[in-house]
This record gives sequence, C-alpha cells and structure tokens, in this order.
Amino acid sequence: MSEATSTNSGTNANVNAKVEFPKSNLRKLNADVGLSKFPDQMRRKSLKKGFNFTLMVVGEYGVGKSTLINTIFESQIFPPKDYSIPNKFDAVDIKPISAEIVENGILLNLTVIDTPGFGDLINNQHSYESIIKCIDSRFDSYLEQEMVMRKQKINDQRIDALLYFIRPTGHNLRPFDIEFMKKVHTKVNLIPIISKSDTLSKKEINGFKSRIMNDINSNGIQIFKPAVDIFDSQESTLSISDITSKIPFAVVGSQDFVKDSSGMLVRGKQLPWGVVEVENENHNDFVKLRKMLVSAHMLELKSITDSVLYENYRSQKLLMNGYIQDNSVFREYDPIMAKEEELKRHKYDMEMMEIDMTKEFERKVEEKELKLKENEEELYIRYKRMKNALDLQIKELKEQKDALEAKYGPLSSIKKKGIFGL
Ligand SMILES: Nc1nc2c(ncn2[C@@H]2O[C@H](COP(=O)(O)OP(=O)(O)OP(=O)(O)O)[C@@H](O)[C@H]2O)c(=O)[nH]1
Ligand SMILES: [Mg+2]
Repeated sequence: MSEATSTNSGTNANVNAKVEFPKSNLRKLNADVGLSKFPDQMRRKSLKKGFNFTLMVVGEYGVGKSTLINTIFESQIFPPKDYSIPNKFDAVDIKPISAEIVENGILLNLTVIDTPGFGDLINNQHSYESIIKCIDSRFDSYLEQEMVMRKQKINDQRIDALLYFIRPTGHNLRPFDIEFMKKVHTKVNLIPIISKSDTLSKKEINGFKSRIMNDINSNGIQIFKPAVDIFDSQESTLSISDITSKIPFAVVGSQDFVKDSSGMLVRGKQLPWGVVEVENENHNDFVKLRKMLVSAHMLELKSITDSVLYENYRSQKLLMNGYIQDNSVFREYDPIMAKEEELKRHKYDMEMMEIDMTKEFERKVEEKELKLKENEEELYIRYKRMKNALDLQIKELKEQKDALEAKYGPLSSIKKKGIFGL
C-alpha cells in the first residue's frame, strides 16, 4: 500500500489519531555538504533538536534520482540497485527514507520521498494522483495537529521541495511533464532538473534548457526561484542571480571517484572522451543546485512551504469545510503582514546599528584626540631637550670664541688680515 493511501486526509478526523508516516531506514551520516553555512540563529536551533527537511524526488525509472540524492548528501541514502531485474509497476510506490545528517554539529533530519513507478504506468493519471495524495496528506496531518497543539510541537512532515527529473532528451517537455507540473506547482516548491547531463553537449543543453523554460513559462507553471531581497548585499544578489540563471539545473550525479586531468581524485564519471567532474561548474550545474538546496536557500524553501503553499492549501481546505479564514487572527501566516513586520524589525536593527556606529565613532575620535595630546606633550619635551642642547652648544662656542679673541684679538680683524697676515 502506498504512503498516501495509508493516511487519513480529513480535517474532521480524530486529531489524536495522528498520521504517522513511515520512517524507514533511518541512517546517521556525517557529511560536508554546506549545512554549516546556515545562518547563526538557525544553527543554534539546529544544534539543539535538529532541522527537518523533506524532499520528494519524482522522475521515471532509472532517470538518476537515487544517484543524485546520494551525491548531494555525500551519503548512501539510497542503497545500490540491481538494474538487471526488470521493474513492473501497477502503482506509484511512495517510499520515504529518513536520514540524520550531521555536519560540524548541525543536525539535519532529512526525509527523501522516492516515487518509483512514476510515469511508468499504463495509465499515468494514477502517477499524479498518488503524488498529489501524498503532498495533501502531509498538509492535512499538519493542519490537524495545528488545531490542537502549539506550532513548535507539531511533527512537520510537509514536503519542502520536489525535484522533478527530466530525461536528457534534448527535445521539449512532454505533455506528461507539463500536466504533472501544473498539478503540483501550487502545492510544492518545484525544482526542475535535467539529469545525466553528461549525455548531452553544452550546446544541446543550452537549447534544451531554453525550450524547457519556454514550456514552463507559456504554461504558467511556477517553479522555485530564490527571491532577491532589497536588503540583500550585492554579493548575495549576484549569487542568487547566478543560481537562477542555471534553472533548470543540468546535473551529473556520481558517487564514484575518478582521476581528473591533474591526477587528483574527484567525484565524477569516466567517459570515453574524458572525465566529467560532478563539482566542476564548467561541466554541470550540480554545485549551484546543491548550494540552493542545502546551504543557501533551504530555509527559504521551508518558509515558502509554510507561509505560501501550506497557507493556500489551508485556506482552501477551511473554505471547503465552511470556514472563512481571518488572516488577522493568523498573523504569522499573512505574508504581507509578515513582510511588514520583517521591515519594521529591519528598521529597528538599522537604527540600533546606527547608534552603535555613532558611539564607536565617538569613542575612536576621543581615543585619537588623547593620542594626539600625548604626542604633542612628547614633542614639546623633545623640543625642550633639543633647545637646551643647542643653548649649551651656543654657550660653549661663545666661550671658545672669547678665548680665541683673548689670544688673537677681535675675530673681525683676524678675518681681514688673516692669522699669518697674508
Ligand atoms: N551517465 C550518467 N549516468 C547516471 C547519472 N546518474 C545516474 N546514472 C546511472 O543511471 C542509472 C540509474 O540511476 P539511479 O540513480 O538508480 O536512477 P533512479 O531514478 O533512482 O532509478 P529508479 O529508482 O529505478 O527509478 C544507474 O546506472 C546510474 O549509475 C549521470 O548523471 N550520468
Ligand atoms: Mg532510485
């Protein structure tokens, strides 16, 4: 039975009968994948109880889902598979796998939901249905818990991002891809990926990417793009536009190590014409995808899931059940109000910073003035010493002159005649 069909999706259901999603194959893994670049405040939170992130991977049989996830998290999250055994599906089998990943003391409670069978059914309508049920049932579980307990205590299993794998055909999106994306784009952060990009040339990839983006835009499909904030530094604005320019990410996944041109061992694939390196930005977009997903925008993905996607779902669900949501009651869910509060907070921080900077400036000026005064005194003492030494010299010279004049007469007459009268 699939995960979605085993859950209870009604909001009127007994809330104590909390939906428990299977946590299979929990692994504890150490990694170096960019978690430690989380902002400090999140870091402290993560150190204490861990940070939950739920990722769904969708794509046809053998498109490279498991390999890419293992490569991103540098761990054997998905065990190796025997491709000699043919797969036969009569339903999409929703399979969550959980892992605890630790990097420099940061704990990530990762859940990856695999969807074997997607796109491989005789009637692919069922492919969509199982996935939509899975997304909805996780929203429902959250909604049910939210009605009876504090937000901090909720077991949050909502899906924070959906990686949609596109085969590297080099053509266009298929009607099937478009239909699926249209069904899920308002429910989940959609991230399109061209897998196995090493099978296409750079030129083919560029053409494929622009055809995919045309299809996405002309069908009004919303995909996740990191947002540029007016308060972002120039550096972070550039980094965001660099990431965005790579969408849809054309990636290579590999857990194997091969020798690069300089003989160094790198994660990559040995091809007949050379080595394709997973983490070489000239070879593919893996680094940018991982940066977006793990180190730079994981919190943003979670926040959009919470404040936009879940909120849409929740309002619709409550409306269907005869409730009208008053957003002023749910202040934390109103994106406009949240933004205004963020602006206020930012203004306050700026004012505080200005006060601190003024104080620091005044302290520095005072320090400098004191130093100048000390220097001035030191200079005066040196001047005094030199003047005394000079006075002494003048006095000595004068005494010598007097002695000479006593012996030879006034110096003015000696000068005229010369000592020897010449
Ligand atoms: N050339 C190339 N091969 C890849 C890449 N990623 C994965 N593969 C190979 O493709 C095959 C399928 O990879 P998986 O990661 O198991 O694919 P999957 O989508 O998880 O497959 P299912 O779980 O069966 O649906 C394996 O033989 C991988 O070694 C890639 O980036 N380039
Ligand atoms: Mg797999």
